[in-house]
Amino acid sequence: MTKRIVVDPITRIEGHLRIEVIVDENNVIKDAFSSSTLWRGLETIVRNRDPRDAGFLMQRICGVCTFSHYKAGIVAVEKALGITPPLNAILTRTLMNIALFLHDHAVHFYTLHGLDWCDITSALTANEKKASELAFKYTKNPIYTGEDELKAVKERVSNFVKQGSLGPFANAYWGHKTYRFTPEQNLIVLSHYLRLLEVQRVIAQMMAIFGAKNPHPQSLTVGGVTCIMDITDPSRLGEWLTKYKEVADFVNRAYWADIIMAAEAYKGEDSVLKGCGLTNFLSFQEIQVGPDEWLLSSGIVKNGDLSKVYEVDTDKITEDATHSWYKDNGPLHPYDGETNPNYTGFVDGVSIGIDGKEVKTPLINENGKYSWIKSPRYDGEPMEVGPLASVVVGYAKKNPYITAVVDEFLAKTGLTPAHLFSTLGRTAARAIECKVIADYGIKAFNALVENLKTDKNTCAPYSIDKEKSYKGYFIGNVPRGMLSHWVRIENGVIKNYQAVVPSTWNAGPIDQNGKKGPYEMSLIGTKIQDLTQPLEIIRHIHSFDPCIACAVHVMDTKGNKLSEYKVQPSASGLR
Ligand code: NFE
Ligand code: MG
Repeated sequence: MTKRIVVDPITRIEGHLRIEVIVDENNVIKDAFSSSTLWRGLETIVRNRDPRDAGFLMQRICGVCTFSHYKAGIVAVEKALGITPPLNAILTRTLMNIALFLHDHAVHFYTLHGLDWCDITSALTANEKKASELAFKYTKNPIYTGEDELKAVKERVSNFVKQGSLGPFANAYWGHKTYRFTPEQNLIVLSHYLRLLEVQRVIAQMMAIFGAKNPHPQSLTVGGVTCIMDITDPSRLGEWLTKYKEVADFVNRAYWADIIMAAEAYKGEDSVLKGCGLTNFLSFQEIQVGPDEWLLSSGIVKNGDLSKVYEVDTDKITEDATHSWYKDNGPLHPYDGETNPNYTGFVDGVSIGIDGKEVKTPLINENGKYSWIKSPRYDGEPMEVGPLASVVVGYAKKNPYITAVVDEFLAKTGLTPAHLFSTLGRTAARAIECKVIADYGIKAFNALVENLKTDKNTCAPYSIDKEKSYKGYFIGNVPRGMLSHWVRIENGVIKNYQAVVPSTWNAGPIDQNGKKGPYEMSLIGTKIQDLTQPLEIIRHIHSFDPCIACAVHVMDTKGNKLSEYKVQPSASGLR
């Protein structure tokens, strides 16, 4: 007999995500459904606006990857108008992008995903001296793991416990059988977790040096950048460099070391090494470090076959809304995409409650529409995007930066390339991408300094002809994967705008052909140890770093009521 488990909301992500799974008599997941339960949006808000404002408005899609949608909105309009920004502008944008990637990846591993790997309560039983010595096993020069530092960390968290509360660490599945770190390993990660909170501030400052503020920087403009006083001021450049080095140091001596340690500790945990289910990967070049050089590569790997990489053809991108709460079903190419809501709600059903007993619960109607997220497809096929895709594509293409770091990871952990197609691989891939940027992002800085010696251009001139129609797009990679923005301009204003976002690719529901996307596929086949504590579900889903604000990003322009629905956070079947 099958049972249904509902996890809603998935916490420690951005936005509102619900996961439902159906397990068999052995608690193995046989089917899975991913649903975004909140709708918002920006694609309609930019219609009839001045195209020069698209980037400023589109960056409000999200409070996390704000720079991504800002740059995408600016570049899509530049492409439409036929503008090539000067190299100084391109490289300055890269310096800001480097800050974004370093921020999102490090924050994801520690603040959002770390507690799926690290059992805080176990850390409190660790021997600090042993832990301090152990840290040298994973890096030659560990950081924040001195015996005294670890003692202070233990004391700090123990004080929470003494007050009868774990504070920010309350309500997790502590003691779960699938946690694999020793108490000492847990203490090392806990120390880095707390230190990351300070490093996060430094990275935000990195963004603000050229972006004026963070989040939602302000210095990109159609044609180039406006921060000319900052990029031509050696002290501002020096400030960026100092912060970059500090963060790169944390990435190498803490994050990277912890990932190597996690791979060693979790090698025997089947639930994290279980295959992805879907092994199609799609990625696009990003982090431009010179006139014609990028750190991340474009391409497609199909069915996990690393021997062949296909080129990306943007005509083959579509969005399907068959099971999404929109009027159309699609699939439509984003130039012709539509954004008209059609909320159909949930159906009555039964799930397993937090006490392990059956309870009446509103359930996803998998035969109808069940998510605010659409289902992007490439040539009709679902694709995983994100750091795992960028690492798989880069490795298959023999990108020298990716290859160097992947080879180091495999050599240090004894894992094989096939192991990358897993939840552990996805989590490691984010660290691999982060290390590539921490180790080689300096190339963009050096190229900018060099170029500024002979070229002070920061913005390309252009004009908009109101009699003409234009269309253009941005395509590139952002921290959670491949992002594209598509704009049509008529009569000098935006006629249609569509964003096809990384978390949409990964979290979307079933398409018209019944094909599932990466979230749903990654869950199928997982055995859940304890139905009342589905840590395995959360770990798989967190490994994608969901951002549901990005994934949905649609709303009415005038604040009109579009549909009405009730959220039932206290229903006993929900977690
Ligand atoms: Ni809201 Fe985003 C990134 C974009 S996620 S965080 O990275 O675009 O899909
Ligand atoms: Mg969209």
